[in-house]
Amino acid sequence: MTYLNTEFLQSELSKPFVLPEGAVEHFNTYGYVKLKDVLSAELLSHYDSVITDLVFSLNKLTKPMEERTTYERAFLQVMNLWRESDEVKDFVFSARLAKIAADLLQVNGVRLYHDQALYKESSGGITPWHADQFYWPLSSPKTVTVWIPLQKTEMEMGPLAFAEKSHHVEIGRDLEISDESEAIMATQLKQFEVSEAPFDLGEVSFHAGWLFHRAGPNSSGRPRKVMTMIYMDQEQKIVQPRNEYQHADWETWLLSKPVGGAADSELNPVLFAY
Ligand SMILES: O=C(O)CCC(=O)C(=O)O
Repeated sequence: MTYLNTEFLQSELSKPFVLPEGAVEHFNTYGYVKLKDVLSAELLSHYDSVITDLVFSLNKLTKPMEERTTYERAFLQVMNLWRESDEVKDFVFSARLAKIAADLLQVNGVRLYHDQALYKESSGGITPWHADQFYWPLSSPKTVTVWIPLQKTEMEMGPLAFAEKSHHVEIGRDLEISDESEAIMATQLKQFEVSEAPFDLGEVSFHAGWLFHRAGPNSSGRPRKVMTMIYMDQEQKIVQPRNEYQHADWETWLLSKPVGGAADSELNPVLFAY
């Protein structure tokens, strides 16, 4: 592992990032934005080691690829790593990243919904088309996910792809991530341009909760290692769960806080506020 001192890491993770001109407008119009040089190669190499060790020690999905469902083939998914390691907590609580989220959502502050590592293994399958907010019992669309590849991500690794402007249209909002969502949305999303491109090292994307996105399979022979954080407007309210997944999310990530009240459990700290 590259040794970097805590001061170096914390300084980079807290330093404000200057959004390029037009980034907020791009996010509003297209539902996502890709930003280069947000994190340094040194910092990513360090957290690659720390997060990867944690993912493999906590991962419970060990059955062979051919016995898995489409969802299980898409990635190893390990959530709320910040609670397992103080080092990862520094990363997840990065004010640099949380401020970008607040600025893109044009809100006064953001809370954490949860983090998750998404490791598309070598020979891992597609991530079907879906919109994340299907899973969340939250009152407003003011949510955003940062997708942080821990390595340069070429097309053959399955970089995240976005159906541009699909967050403006209420289609497919009752679909869980599945073969069905992939098949239905592949047809319904024909009216939208799809942005699918590699990610440089240090480049990250932010996508809105209702934006449809997917990823191709990983045929690179190496794992596609990604860390993500989901942010929400600090003013988000909890709504009555509308499906079984939202019910589970309400219990797990919002600690069953009252419906109609603030999404402010101890798992949802404010990560940046003006
Ligand atoms: O990493 C992937 O393949 C999918 C990521 C995703 O769906 C998300 O971060 O919302």
